[in-house]
Amino acid sequence: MNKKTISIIGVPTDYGQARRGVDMGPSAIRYAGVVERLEAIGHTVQDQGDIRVSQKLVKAAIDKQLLNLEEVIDVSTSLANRVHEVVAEKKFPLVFGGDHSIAIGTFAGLGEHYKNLGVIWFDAHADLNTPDTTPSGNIHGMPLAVSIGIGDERLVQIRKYAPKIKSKNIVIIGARSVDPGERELIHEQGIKVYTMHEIDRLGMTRVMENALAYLKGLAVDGLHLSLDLDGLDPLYTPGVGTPVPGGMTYRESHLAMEMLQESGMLTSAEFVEVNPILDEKNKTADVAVALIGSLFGETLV
Ligand code: EXY
Ligand code: MN
Ligand code: MN
Ligand code: MN
Repeated sequence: MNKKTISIIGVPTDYGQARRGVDMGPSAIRYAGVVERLEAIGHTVQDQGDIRVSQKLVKAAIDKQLLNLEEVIDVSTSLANRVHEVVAEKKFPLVFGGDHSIAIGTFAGLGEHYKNLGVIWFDAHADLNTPDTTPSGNIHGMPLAVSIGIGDERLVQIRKYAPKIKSKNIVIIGARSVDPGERELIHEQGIKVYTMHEIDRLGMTRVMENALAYLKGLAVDGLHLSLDLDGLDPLYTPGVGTPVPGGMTYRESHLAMEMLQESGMLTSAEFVEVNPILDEKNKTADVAVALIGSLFGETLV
């Protein structure tokens, strides 16, 4: 297992959705011992601290289809610049949310470094809404659409280029709550999706084998994992803002991490939507850290 230099970036933001608390996700994950865990495996870890996020007590709804747009643009831009630098320094960016809107910034920071970046989107949701299709106006339901260049131009053009990733380079795993507009986009764009139905029928081994073979077939020059803790069943990760029953089990998600690690393809990762306020003690952050351990080779014997 090759030792990596991992650069941790915290993004304490809750502007992509309405529930308070997810801005404390990075602290909860650190508190769950992520640095010690990675160092125990033999990796070098540099915790860069958190992106500065402006505090706004009352979230004024200026545009109901794009709530807290200005704040999300600010956070995404700062994060994009930081991720861009980490990759330029040949380190592994490991980003902790904060809600899933942070992926807008992560992809903006990654995109200029790769010609053909692959994406595994581990989530109960597709996060492919646009301002026209969103049922909530929450930008954490839009990051994947924004990153393929579809949505509000002020988000699509972070770091002044678009798209960040190609639709056909995306594999969504664990989806079980997909809106009508997102379904349309999935079919229009030919985005690969393994819903919970496929996971039930094929099993996680086959799903991951197929997903990795598909991405290898595209000759991706990097692979990003965007892991939303609500992709697991709420029995294991109750501390998330949009829980959906019938998700992946603790072992299914560990197997997925271990197979990703074995593939040797992973070049960046983010773990999002940990909300300690909604959690049972720090259970969801603990699961996130355990998954990170598997992702970085802890369970190899
Ligand atoms: N699809 C719904 C919406 O767009 O509002 C719910 C999105 C939940 C997003 C979480 C981060 O995965
Ligand atoms: Mn540069
Ligand atoms: Mn998500
Ligand atoms: Mn989700």
